[in-house]
Amino acid sequence: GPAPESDKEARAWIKGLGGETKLFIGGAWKKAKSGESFETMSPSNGEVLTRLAQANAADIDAAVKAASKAQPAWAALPGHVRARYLYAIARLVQRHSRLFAVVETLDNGKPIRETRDIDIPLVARHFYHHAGWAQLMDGELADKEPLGVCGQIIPWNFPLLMLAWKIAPAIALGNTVVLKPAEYTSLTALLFAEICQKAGLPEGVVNIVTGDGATGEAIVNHPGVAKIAFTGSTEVGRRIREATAGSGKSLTLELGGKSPFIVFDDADLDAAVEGVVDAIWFNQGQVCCAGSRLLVQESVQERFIAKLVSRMETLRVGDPLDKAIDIGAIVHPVQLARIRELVDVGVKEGAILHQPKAGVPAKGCFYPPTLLTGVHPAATVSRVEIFGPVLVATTFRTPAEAIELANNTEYGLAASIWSETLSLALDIAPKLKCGVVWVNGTNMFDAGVGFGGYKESGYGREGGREGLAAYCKPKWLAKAKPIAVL
Ligand code: TXE
Repeated sequence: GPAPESDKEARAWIKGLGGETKLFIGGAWKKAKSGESFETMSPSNGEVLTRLAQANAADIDAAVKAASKAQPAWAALPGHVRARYLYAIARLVQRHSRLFAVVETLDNGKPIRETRDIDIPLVARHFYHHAGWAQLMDGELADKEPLGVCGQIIPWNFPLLMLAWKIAPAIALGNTVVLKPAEYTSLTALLFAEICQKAGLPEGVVNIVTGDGATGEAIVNHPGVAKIAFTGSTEVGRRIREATAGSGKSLTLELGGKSPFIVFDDADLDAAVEGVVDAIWFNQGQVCCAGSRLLVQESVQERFIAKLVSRMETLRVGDPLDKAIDIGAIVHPVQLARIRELVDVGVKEGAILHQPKAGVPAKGCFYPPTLLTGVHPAATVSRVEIFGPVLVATTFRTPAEAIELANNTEYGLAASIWSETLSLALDIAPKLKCGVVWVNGTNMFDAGVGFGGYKESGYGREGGREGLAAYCKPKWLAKAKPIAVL
């Protein structure tokens, strides 16, 4: 196969960080006030990449102050001038896309094929798209006012892409941001800060602070923050909802999922098998909208499961820098342990376990593509988000039963319907309680479309016109008229 992607440039960049990273505040690199730091490692081999600065409440205060100071002038710029900065950022991301992709793969463990062909191109696309909206602030959107300083807290599954989803719409509309990447995967956010400097972005518009949950809490509780945007676990999302209640802060939450992948008996079964591969084995299944519950019509279930099991044998698990690899490493040993534990629970509760014979590398955080069949809809693994490469399968007889099973979850992020009968798919789609329904497809994203969930999957949308609404307030500007004109 092809040679593994070279990590020379990425390693040189990481080395240049000097063994311990700094915080990007007010356009400059600052040491964490506490002097504390923690290790970040490569999950594919356990190697420590560097130490990350642990920001505390005092650092957050400095970052919020820098963002507040920058915000009025940033918002006062004509929209087309702000757009130029977003275009410059997009172009610089593209110019350094190889470096971004390799750093992301080293830090997160996801396959280079994905970082190179999906994550990083989508990041550039997000900035290009929102540059367009920034320009509309001069006319079409002149009645929109930015919120102020936005606190943004992101997870580790799409580190740079989640940063783009948060930062691009915020700054396009004239907000400034304090963003905290996840503690497992902060490196591309620091590289992004360098890109902001290269783009000449005014200081304080983007501030990047590394740290753990306590750092996140300091952002959430800071009185100078007008809005919190969070993507992560439902549990932390709930805590943030409680912490911000009554504070006057705007809040958007993008939380967990347990999305159904529904296969009808008239579906193109081979295409649906490839759909499953994408739905649950893309990014090791660490995807909030992963199609993690397979609902397959009883009449085709035996054929479909047989096809799927044989396709699983061909998936390659291993070194994520290897271009021929389909499944890389799980982000962290803690997540790996959680996946193992939940699969054990599934088997104990009566599920049948299917895993390829080849196994996985002994060293590193690897977990094989996994299918659990014969799973009762009330079983733990049918209800809980596993957030790993584990698909849970159940059967249904009628479309009505498929809808009932699909909606039988506390979540509501996405759903995928597979059928050659379009009228059937279009009849079912509106009955599914979730934010996106894909027909004969899965995991399709676009910067121009609002993405988000129902129920415990959160609220607010990211992307497109709905995504913008979360970063501005409309204002009706009414001018007094002489009474005679009325
Ligand atoms: O998430 P956390 P974890 C789900 C998935 C996974 C589970 C646990 O099921 O197995 O969550 O992952 C910051 N105040 N998802 O523990 O803790 C934290 O530092 C403010 C689904 O890693 O929610 C990080 O930056 N912030 C999800 C971010 O929150 C806090 C993606 C997410 O971490 C905080 C990730 C606090 N009290 C996990 N505590 C998705 N929807 O895609 C932590 N953080």
